[in-house]
Amino acid sequence: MAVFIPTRLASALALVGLTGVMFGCGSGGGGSGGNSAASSKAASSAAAVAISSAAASSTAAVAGNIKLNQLGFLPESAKWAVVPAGSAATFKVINTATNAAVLSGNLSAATTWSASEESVRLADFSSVKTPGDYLVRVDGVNDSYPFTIANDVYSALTAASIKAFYYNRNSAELLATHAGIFARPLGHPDTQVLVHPSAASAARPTGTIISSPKGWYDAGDYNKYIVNSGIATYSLLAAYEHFPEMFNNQNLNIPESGDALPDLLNETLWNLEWMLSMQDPNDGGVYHKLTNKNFDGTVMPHQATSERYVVQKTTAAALDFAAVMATASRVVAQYEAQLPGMSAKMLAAAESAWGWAVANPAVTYKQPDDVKTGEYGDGNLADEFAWAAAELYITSKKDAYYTAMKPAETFATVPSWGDVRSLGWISLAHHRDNLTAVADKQLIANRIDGLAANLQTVWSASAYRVTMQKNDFVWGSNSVALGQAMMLVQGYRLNGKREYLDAAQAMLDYVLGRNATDMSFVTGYGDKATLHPHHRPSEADGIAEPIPGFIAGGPQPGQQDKSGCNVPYPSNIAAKSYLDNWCSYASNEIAINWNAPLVYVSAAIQALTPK
Ligand code: G3I
Ligand code: 9MR
Repeated sequence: MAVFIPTRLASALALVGLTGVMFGCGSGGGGSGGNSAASSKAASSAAAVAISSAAASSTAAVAGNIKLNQLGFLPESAKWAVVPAGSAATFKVINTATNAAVLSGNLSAATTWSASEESVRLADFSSVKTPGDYLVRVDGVNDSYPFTIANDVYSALTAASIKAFYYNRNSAELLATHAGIFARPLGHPDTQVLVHPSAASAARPTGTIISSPKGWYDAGDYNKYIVNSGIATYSLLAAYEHFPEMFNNQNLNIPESGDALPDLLNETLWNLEWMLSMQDPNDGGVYHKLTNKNFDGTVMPHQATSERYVVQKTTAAALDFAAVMATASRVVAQYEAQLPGMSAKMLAAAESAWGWAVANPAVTYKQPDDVKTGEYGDGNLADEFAWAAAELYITSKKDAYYTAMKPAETFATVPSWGDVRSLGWISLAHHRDNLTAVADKQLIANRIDGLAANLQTVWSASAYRVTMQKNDFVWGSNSVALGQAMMLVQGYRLNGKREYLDAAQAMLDYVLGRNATDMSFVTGYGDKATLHPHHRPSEADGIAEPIPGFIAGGPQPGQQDKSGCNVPYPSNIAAKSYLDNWCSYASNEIAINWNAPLVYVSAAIQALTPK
């Protein structure tokens, strides 16, 4: 395992020849990498270190750093930095090329963010709009990381966060031409999967062999779970449905690049094809997961050769499957020539899974005694019913599905794998001009706007100017942050209220560095970014740097992994309880349902911010 060297220091060392090429993205080109961005960042980082030591000499030092989005901003983005509270009441924005101040401003009054127990002030430098490289300077504090203002500042991030799914492909050899230094042999063909006793039926008794290849590894482990695939795959499809112009000409340098489909859809189909194979054609039911009995060791995919099983059909799996297939059916309909029959096949699969769920409305997942992998268990199925009904309604235009959604009692909440009700509202809002008369358009708008307004209220009162609050720091907290951003984006798409866009931007800032750990949680993006995710290929491949484009789960105070870690968490405080170490699956794992909203939000901010 590589020794931890903060990226900023490593970049400076690399410039003077003290380290190897540890931090280049090396992802094989095709828009996913950011090699040139990485080297220009390295240069500006070194400049920042030099500027910083000069600046810090005059005033008494204040503990803590200036926190901001380490990647940067679009010219018209709202731009904020969080400054540790000290005696200074003003800030400057410095152009790193000229060392000239382009803005001097007042810091806000100091307030405390309860999630991090820090007293901070805010610097608003939204008025700096000219493309270039900058940093924020405050007397008595180290200079901020340098950041960029550019028209395409999130393009590489969007591409890398999609390419991460390619790097997590099950049943695929990753060739050097696509994967660069992260090339690896094929793992998990999954063509000989056993039906576990929990999943046995008359037509497919225990031990029946089925073929269920492809799909993505769920996370840092090598198993595949339908429930989690549900929200992840939907979020990618929604990104395409809402912002096709961001993806139609995007080349991710994946094996399908250059065919007639956008690469985002090519990548998403890899998982959709797997999901289709998880449905039992005899009854429409859907297996909850395809898994080993135990988690694998720290090995590469091709070295993980334990027997694989499909485990228990559940209502949640059937409904999440139905929702995703109904969504995919309408998205691929425009590619009938390339994917003949696919759209109809997906809608039929969705309807038969729905039928199974209606006949089996309360089959919750119960982990068999001999299976130890992830559960994604959920006792409340009302949200899964609502989501599947909404997507089936939009695609089939059958009014009975709208009624089945129970709109009057389905509220909007921040989405997560276990609470998918708002995914239906997102789709209804997007398609609001093409719904049948049964749909209550005012209710759809109220649901979206009501949640966005609540989030905006939290944002404007927040010491960090973010929507995260102390109780949002659960396992996968970064996906809570991005889920909040997704809902704010829906509010903005609906009514153009600028504060909603600014609050969504704040949450992209949050995961890229404006958080209490002062880190970017996206591998390969940011001067001080996650280096040691709980991701088996990143750990087992013998390459110092992690595979780029993955977002870590993020801080949360549970620390369920600490008995297996030989280093302590740096803090027990909710927003700071994050350990950048392979051992930390509770704060530093990666997962498809955390990367997908990163794709969505990065693309949405780029697409929606006024030019
Ligand atoms: O919802 C409750 C909330 O009400 C409560 O206040 C809070 C207090 O801790 O807990 C919340 O529940 C948490 C739940 O996630 C939802 O956020 C549980 O504590 C927490 O243990 C649970 O963690 C899940 C974790 O598996 C352990 O089961 C994560 O959501 C889930 O993303 C994660 O998924 C794993 C898969 O099982 C296996 N593959 C990797 C993947 C990512 O780590
Ligand atoms: O690697 C596993 C990760 O994907 C899961 O999220 C996590 C919680 O279920 O478990 C991880 O596996 C650990 C196991 O639970 C306990 N022994 C150590 C494993 C990680 O090396």
